[in-house]
Amino acid sequence: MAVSFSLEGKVALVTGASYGIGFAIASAYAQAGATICFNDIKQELVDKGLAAYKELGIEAHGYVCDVTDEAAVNAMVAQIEKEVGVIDILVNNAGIIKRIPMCEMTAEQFRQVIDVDLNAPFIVSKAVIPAMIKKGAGKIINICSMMSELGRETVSAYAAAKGGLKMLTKNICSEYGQYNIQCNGIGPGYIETPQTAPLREIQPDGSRHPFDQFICAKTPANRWLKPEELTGPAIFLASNASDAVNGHILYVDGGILAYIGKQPQ
Ligand code: NAP
Ligand code: GCO
Repeated sequence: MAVSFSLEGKVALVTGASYGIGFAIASAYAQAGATICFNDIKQELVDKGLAAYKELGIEAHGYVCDVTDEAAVNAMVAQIEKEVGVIDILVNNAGIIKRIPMCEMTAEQFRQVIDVDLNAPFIVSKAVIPAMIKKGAGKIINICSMMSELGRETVSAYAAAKGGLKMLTKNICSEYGQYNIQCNGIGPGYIETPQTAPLREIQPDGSRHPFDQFICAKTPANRWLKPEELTGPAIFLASNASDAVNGHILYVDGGILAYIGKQPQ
């Protein structure tokens, strides 16, 4: 059997992919041959996304859909299956973060993060799995985080959700591996996107944000990563080349998880 990284003839749904990591992954999938479907919460974002894909020569299919709304997700998946075809590859990418010290965070704020970052991957996966079973194959890729393994001040809800997403990944693998469905995660390190922009803001005195300096010091690569650097691993996990890889979290972090930190000079 020849190893293939091609996604020719595949239909991919990448959630929350108008920009950022989702956009980079979906664009790379299109270049590898896949037909791209994506969603976002607002029409304005979907339109922006469609225009951005078009600029790259990609005819993507865009849908307005809140991934936390089960009825809306089921309707979107049914529409994609009818208009485009069975979803071969799902990337659960849509996510939010709230950086609030735990004791100052309301239960409602905690729930909002869990809802988008953990409940939604459950809802969207559940919507696509039945057709994958019928087809006899499927790939689900959950976008996890450093916070699937590590904690830090102010991100309790996000860490709880991304830790949970790591285990949901292993459970989908356990439950549906028998149907030739592979469910894996990608755990990005610190990536330059709007989500992390507040951590990289130049300070009023012109200096770099202390968190920016902290992250570079924590990363053996000594820099932030770009969304495009996640695309090779994302193609691998969506392609037949990874058919025997299941329930795995592939950390793409420039070495953060391997590193104890800079020794004192
Ligand atoms: P981003 O720039 O904030 O993009 C996330 C996208 O998801 C946005 O388009 C957002 O729309 C959309 N979204 C949020 N809630 C949604 C909902 N309920 N329904 C549909 N779409 C929704 O984030 P990113 O940095 O590209 O991150 C993408 C994923 O990677 C997230 O799961 C994030 O946790 C994860 N991640 C990011 C990093 C990093 O360093 N950037 C590292 C590790 C993991 P709005 O603009 O309307 O909110
Ligand atoms: C934070 C960051 C992180 C990253 C990412 C790390 O505030 O610490 O936003 O959580 O976005 O998920 O992998």
